[in-house]
Amino acid sequence: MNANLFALFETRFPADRTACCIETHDGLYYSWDDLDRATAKLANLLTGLGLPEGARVAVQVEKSPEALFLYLATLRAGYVYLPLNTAYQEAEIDYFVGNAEPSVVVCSSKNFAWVSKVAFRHGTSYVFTLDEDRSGSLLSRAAARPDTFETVPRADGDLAAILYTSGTTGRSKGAMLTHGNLASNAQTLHEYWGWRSDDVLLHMLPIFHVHGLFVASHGALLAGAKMIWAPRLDMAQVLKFLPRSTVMMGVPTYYVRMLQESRFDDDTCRRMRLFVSGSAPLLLETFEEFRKRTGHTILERYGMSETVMLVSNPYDSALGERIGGTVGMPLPGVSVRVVDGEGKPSAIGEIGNIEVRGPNVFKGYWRMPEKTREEFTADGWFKTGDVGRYGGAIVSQAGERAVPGNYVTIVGRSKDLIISGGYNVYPKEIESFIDEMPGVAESAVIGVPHADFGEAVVAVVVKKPGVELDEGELIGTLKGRIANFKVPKRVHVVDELPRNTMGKVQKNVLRQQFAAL
Ligand code: MCA
Ligand code: AMP
Repeated sequence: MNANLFALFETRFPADRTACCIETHDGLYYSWDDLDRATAKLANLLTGLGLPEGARVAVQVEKSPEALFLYLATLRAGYVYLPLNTAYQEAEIDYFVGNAEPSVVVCSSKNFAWVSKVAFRHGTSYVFTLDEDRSGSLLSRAAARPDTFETVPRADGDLAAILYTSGTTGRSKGAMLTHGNLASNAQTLHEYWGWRSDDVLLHMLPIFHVHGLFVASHGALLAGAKMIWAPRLDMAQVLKFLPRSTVMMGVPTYYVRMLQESRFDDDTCRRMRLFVSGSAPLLLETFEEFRKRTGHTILERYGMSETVMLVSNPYDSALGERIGGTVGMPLPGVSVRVVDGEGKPSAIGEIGNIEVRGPNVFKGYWRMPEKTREEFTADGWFKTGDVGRYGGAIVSQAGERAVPGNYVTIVGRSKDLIISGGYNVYPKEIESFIDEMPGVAESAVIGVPHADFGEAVVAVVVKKPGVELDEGELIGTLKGRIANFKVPKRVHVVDELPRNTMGKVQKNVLRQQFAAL
């Protein structure tokens, strides 16, 4: 059997290939036949380039159905897909391309000049362009290729994608995900969330991360279900398309913003069967307000780039209820344990480190065997860096309620990570940019509560003697250098950073001090 993930999708295409697979926000319709033929042309193009076995195809383009087809064509041709956030700027792309050494880079035409310079410097053979209006050299080169293609055989353990993540103790690491990782997780979620062929997924997430690219898209593809495809979260489009949808997925900011829209109500959700939230903690008050406003109980789940989805609240009420503040139960086939500092299992209700194992857990970090070893225990469990517990209790305004012992609650992270609007920001990376700026002696970057983004990035900076630092100038300089979501919303200049007796900066003190700002 061909374990190529695309081969699995092919077995699930609906019998009627003329049925709509993707409807775009601006009124285009793509059938399953269109998807089949477009991915075949792109796969033929890639194969015809004579790329080496295991070649990486790095992609930084705006969201479009063609961008999804490029991902699927890369799988189909047996190469390795490497999606990149559209907000990344030159220094960031330079690192990813230098580290992954992709044979092919696909970028927006507006970025071609600098992206191609970076790519060719690192030995990339081909740079194509792809824009959201279906223009660019990629599609024009693929247009004349045959529209049939036999999906390349792949084994479970072969690489399908590399997702760059984490960087708590250094640069970002490429998590290597295999066809088997992605296929097993997609099939598990298909069953667990009750996907149906008549589902309509409102797809508003970016497609360069696990949530939008894998969890959402794979769900619809595996069900042979239709997607309504919008480039980004937009309330006018939520109001327009949600009444025709049955499934939607978002990071918590999506739900916060939907609740801020006064016209969003139970009638908007009249056909909906499932709202999924993940990538960051969903506040209990959002969970409860959403239920009050719409009658729908958001299903919160938990996952990582290294593992795809791990834990989920149930869809089927026979398995239990969806409990706000928790992330639910380990998915079938996934093992999740909570351990103390010595690696001993924590008792129900006790907080500890979350470790996981299963067919969904990645193969390791790209060309970083040392880092890979560090993140796994001797007995083969992956250390998530998240802190949580089984059972215990959830405290809300309504009082305290006991949580069943098989439900997981995430209470924090042992890794120094900020999650802002569902995007990960590694303080160390931002600090190193700030520390290089003239007049800066040192800095500490922290996350503080933010009503819209959940957490907001804030920098606390110590200046060198005799210089003046201007907050606006610092922020302006950073905006020109790093992805905009990483740029601190505020910069506070202080005389010194609080340190413990070991000389380590006490970020918890700073978080308290600047929480209200
Ligand atoms: C945009 N801005 C942000 C963020 N997004 N600032 C902080 N955090 C953010 N997430 C800033 C921009 O820099 C800009 O600032 C201003 O907000 C407006 O930018 P715009 O692009 O218009 O923002 P938006 O369209 O309103 O975007 C907000 C958003 C977006 C819709 C929440 O960030 C988003 O789609 N997030 C989803 C991320 C996601 O898919 N995560 C999944 C990761 P200025 O004006 O100063 O320039 S996968 C994962 O984590 C795991 C595996 C999992 O479990 O799923
Ligand atoms: P990433 O590195 O982008 O894959 O982000 C994974 C991290 O997102 C996890 O390690 C968690 O810290 C966080 N995360 C994902 N889903 C949830 C959730 N439902 N609640 C709390 N944190 C989450």
